[in-house]
Amino acid sequence: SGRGPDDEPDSPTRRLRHAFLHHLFYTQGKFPALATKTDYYLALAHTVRDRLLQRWISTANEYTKNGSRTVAYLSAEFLMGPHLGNNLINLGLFDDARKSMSELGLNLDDLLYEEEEPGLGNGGLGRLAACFIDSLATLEIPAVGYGIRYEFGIFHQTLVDGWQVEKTDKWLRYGNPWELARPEWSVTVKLGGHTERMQDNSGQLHVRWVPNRTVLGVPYDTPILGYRNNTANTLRLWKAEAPEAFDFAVFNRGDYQGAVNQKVVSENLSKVLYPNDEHVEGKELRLAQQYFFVSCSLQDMLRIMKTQHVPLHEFHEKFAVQLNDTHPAIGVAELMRLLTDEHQMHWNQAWDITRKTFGYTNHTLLPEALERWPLELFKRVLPRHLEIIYEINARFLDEVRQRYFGDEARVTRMSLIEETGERYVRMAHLACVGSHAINGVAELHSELLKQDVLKDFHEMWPAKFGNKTNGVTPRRWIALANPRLTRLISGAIGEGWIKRLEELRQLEPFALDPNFRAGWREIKRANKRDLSDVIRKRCGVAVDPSSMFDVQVKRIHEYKRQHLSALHIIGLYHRLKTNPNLEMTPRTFIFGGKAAPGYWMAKLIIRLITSIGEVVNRDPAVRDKLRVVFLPNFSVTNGQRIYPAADLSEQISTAGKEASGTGNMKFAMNGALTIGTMDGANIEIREQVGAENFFLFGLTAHEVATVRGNGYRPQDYLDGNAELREVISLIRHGYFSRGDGELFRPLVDSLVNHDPYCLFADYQSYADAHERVGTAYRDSEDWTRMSILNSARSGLFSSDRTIAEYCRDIWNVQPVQVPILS
Ligand code: 26V
Repeated sequence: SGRGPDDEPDSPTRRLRHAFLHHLFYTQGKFPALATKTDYYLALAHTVRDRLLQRWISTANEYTKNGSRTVAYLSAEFLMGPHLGNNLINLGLFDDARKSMSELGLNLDDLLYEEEEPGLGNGGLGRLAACFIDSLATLEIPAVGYGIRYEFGIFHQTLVDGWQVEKTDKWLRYGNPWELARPEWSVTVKLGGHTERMQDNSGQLHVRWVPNRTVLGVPYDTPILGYRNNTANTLRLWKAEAPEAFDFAVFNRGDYQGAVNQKVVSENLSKVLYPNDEHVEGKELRLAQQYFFVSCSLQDMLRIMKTQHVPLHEFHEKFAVQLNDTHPAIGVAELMRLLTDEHQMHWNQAWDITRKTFGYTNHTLLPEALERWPLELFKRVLPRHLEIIYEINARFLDEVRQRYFGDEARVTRMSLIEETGERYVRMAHLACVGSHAINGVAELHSELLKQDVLKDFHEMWPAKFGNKTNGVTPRRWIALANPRLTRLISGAIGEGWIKRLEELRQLEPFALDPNFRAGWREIKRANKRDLSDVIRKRCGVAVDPSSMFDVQVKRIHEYKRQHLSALHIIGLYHRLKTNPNLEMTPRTFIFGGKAAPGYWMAKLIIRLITSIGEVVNRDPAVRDKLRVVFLPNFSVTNGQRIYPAADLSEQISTAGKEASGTGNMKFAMNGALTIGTMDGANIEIREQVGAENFFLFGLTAHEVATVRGNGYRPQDYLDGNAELREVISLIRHGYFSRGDGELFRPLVDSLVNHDPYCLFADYQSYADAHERVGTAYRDSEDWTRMSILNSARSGLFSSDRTIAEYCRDIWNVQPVQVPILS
């Protein structure tokens, strides 16, 4: 190895280099001439892992010694993104690592890019869980994230002829250096079968659940570092395996196929992440997945209590368990089962403990996303839990009847069982009844929960309800994703903002400093150049970094209205074609996002966008003013390049539909201005950054409800809007589908006849707001000033603030400092 410039024997750079070469040889079994990029990445990953193990062990030791009260964050999804860069940042080793790699002739960015991200989530909900465990570690809160170790995460999206095509996400292909299997803490989970009752000698009734199969849950732990502290919390994900004993019995009978089948069936439980979001399918495997990870996690908590000699009746004092949406809501029934059936606790005491243990966060108002399980299916998978839910329901409805004398309609509405037509178990109701705290994820969302979806529950228990506006971690979304901006900001106001994001306020005066503005602008330009390179490689389209980068990245969904932007782009195109001399701010429209594989309309929206791109990008009459690209496979990794390069953030959901949004926050922090509706956290972002620095348009949630309540007729808006008519006519006549008038017919028909998300009602307002954007962008000094203010005033949207509120209002947990390493 070449001797670097600062070669004191003990410099961090030099130690990193040696450790790296050690791992290349002893872990990867390679010498440089044979090593691949993956080998280099893995050697560096192991080098970093060695450096965090000490913290991990000290943290576990400290928590065990103190018997600390612990947050258990239960989530079916954790969309972590790559670990290496984040760990280097949190350890304070990023610059040293860059240096030591470059001394070996390697580029750190290339190595970082080799990591296959664990895409164990769909979108907002899973990414929120990841930001939360980052903040918990940074705030030094004892916490465990519990979830599923999916063998295949969210699919990899490719585009073929402009259509989305899904590829399996084989993220474990080259091994995962960040996890440690803990087979010694495996647990057994029962499924299916029936229940039996019997009396013991004293006449006490006991229930026995006789399952028809069991599965082994094996925990895999990943350390989660706090920022520049000694805390390393744990993300504990469960892998499903076949219980050996069972396998062996079948095998001994000579039934090889049967033995293999058992293994396959068991392992299916953690095989693949369901790629839907905001839409539930009543699939047996999905219910089994949820129960599997929840049962494993609660059993794990009981094991921890036992090793720390905490008595069972103190469960709620040892653990605060948060339900990330209703996916883990079966935990309410499972904790009751564990306490009563398996530990003989009396019902009333168990119920008291259960309610004090759980908190429930709701993440969506869309009716199609509210989980309900057909009763027959539920009984097949979880016969004992159905009985427990019946018992919870009977006692709960007694309370409702007593409180609301004679109001049987209310009893029907609130029941845990839906009985109109086919019967279902309502998971949101189970979560509400079994929790002491219920929250939404932005102010408007929490209000709408109280007024609408959970109205009856709010009337009965107003004090249980609260709001916890979402946030995102500035470590990943600024410090790691935008190193140039990080250097500029820290140069101006120091580094405190990375832990206390409100300190970004100190940037406000710099918004008036021409020098600082020039620096800010140059950074945005450099980030846009980087993204342009990516776009050229992935899409084969050359885009101009001096044009305005107008970005919409998020899951593809009708309520998010990517197609509203598509209609508007066609409107702009039409204007340019009919008036070639039209002055227009050059724009590059960048889209990204995955559609659920079974969501046909969402896939058609992708096809519409790629079709517009094909036409617009090759038309010499407009190509200097308009470019349209769809970047395939939007992910955490790609997001890290996209947010820092955006000028304009599109947050254009129908008001009242987006619970919060979190991409909106990542954009604002990185200095993008928002064009958006009064929806989710947009409202709070606008309040923070100032109405004059935000491009507002569209109906309010209240107006949407009124318009729809009065029998909304999209055709009326079409009749009243000449440009919109031209836009629809172009699509209808196949202008973007080589004359094929059929391709987009389902999309157009849906809009013209139903328009469930009010695109037509908001079209003109949206187009007008874009006019204001175009004008504002031409004044680049003033735009830069607004950009700086957006960033300076985004401090509220750190997930550190969100987590501090959960700790204070819901979990009642305190920080535990992990002592300096010995
Ligand atoms: C539902 C289902 C149904 C079964 C299959 C898997 C699956 C996965 C997710 C969901 C619901 C997801 C709800 C969700 O992601 N909500 C988003 O949560 C974000 C964090 O609070 C919030 O910012 C977004 O506005 C909200 O859409």
